[in-house]
Amino acid sequence: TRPGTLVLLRHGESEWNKANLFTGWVDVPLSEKGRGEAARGGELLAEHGLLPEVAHTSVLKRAIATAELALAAADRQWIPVKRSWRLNERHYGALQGKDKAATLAEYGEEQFTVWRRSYSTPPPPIEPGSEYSQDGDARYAMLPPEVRPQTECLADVVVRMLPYWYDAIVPDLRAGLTVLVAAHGNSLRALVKHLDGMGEDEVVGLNIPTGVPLRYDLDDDLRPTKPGGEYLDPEAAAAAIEAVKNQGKK
Ligand code: DG2
Repeated sequence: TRPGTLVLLRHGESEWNKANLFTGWVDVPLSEKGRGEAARGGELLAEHGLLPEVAHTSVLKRAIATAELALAAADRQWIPVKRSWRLNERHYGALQGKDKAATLAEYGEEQFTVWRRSYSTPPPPIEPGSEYSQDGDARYAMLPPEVRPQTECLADVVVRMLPYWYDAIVPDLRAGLTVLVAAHGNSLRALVKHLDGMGEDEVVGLNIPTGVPLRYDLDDDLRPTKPGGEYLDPEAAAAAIEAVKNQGKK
């Protein structure tokens, strides 16, 4: 069997994307606009005849709801869905719950960009027991403390995401299935970096738009036949990428 097709989908706008707050592992819902983006993503899948046969999401409701809304719009609600904390957004440490514009104003553009996009510099760790920490959250109760992040840089996300890629997603692709991965800005940056073999400097400039499916066709070695894949709506993707880049600057 030829490998199946991989479709990546960042969740639609969340309430905290809308409010311009650093989110990370805080479990915020989609905004109304975000629910519309998710459904539009599903319509695009149907229009392109790209019907998922299995889906993978994080354990955060903005990705879970995006998968549900997109699959409903494509009339594929019946397919199996698997969830893992390994597809969660990057843990944003002490920045979780902070306003992006206020953070930019307080720390300056250089530090702000290092925190958002550098490959190997994590934000300061979150204070245990503070308002936006995930201490005591039942969904992470099975994780030993040493793998439960208090902050993460993108390099950390690559390390914790890849076991799920190899153990759960790759077998579905090897089985020839069309696989939907509904996840987050930075967990998808980590996956795209891996797929496209991007360097650490290159990935700094990579931004993933909300709600536009990104299609990857893969060769027998699971390498993309077209580097960067193909957005199903390139114009919407380009506009949404600009919006992500400029977050904080308004
Ligand atoms: C955003 C990404 O995550 O923010 O955690 O604030 O994709 O779940 O909305 P998402 C967050 P940036 O790294 O783009 O600032």
